[in-house]
Amino acid sequence: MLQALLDIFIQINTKAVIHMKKGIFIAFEGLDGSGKTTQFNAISTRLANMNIKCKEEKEPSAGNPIGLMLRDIVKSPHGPSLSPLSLAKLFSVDRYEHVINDIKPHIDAGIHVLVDRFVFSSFAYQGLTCSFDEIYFWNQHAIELLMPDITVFIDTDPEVCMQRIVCNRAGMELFDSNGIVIRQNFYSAFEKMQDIAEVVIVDGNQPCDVVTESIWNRIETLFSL
Ligand code: ATM
Repeated sequence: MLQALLDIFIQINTKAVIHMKKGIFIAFEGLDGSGKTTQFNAISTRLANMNIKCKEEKEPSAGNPIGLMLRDIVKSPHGPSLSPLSLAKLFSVDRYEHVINDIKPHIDAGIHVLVDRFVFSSFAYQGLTCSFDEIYFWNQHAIELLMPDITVFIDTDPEVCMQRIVCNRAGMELFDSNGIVIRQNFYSAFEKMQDIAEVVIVDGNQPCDVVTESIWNRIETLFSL
């Protein structure tokens, strides 16, 4: 009788634990041309090959009109422009919508999410024209809702990034020519957010496979059962 009760107790608790287990949230950051998206895809494929299902996301996001508008703006450096302040606020609004409507519901439902760019991109890129305090203020609602378990920063020499952009892309994006300062901004933001963000920095100048392996070595424990 006691054993039967014990079994029922264990079953209920096991179900509760499984039910409560949240998904893992990983963000990928880096300069344009750093290999960030290539590594994002490589890690996503590796997880899929291990039957670990992940939702792939990107910012600016595709799920609301502001994200779609931002995608157009960053692709057209010579198109109609917005003031830096409006642009920075729009990135934070897109992020809040993205987190509350898309990322967090998946994480809460136990589904892992990989995102190509997140809040550190705002510090790095909008940090060219706005103060970190302003950027933090506009992003704090999204930050308070959810921060990644790990942010992976692909640290590739800005000169190498620029060479890759020139060779591989039809045109420049809005911030492509500011690589050195953007990289410095990433590092300053990692320092500012060190109490609330776990950042893994990987040398992106190495061969592609080596970079993927370095990332995998740093994140695989998150997925061990
Ligand atoms: P991808 O190249 O990773 O698609 O990023 C698009 C651009 O959006 C990139 N710009 N350039 N050049 C960085 C920019 N961006 C911001 O400026 N702030 C942000 O918060 C995010 C998410 C992206």
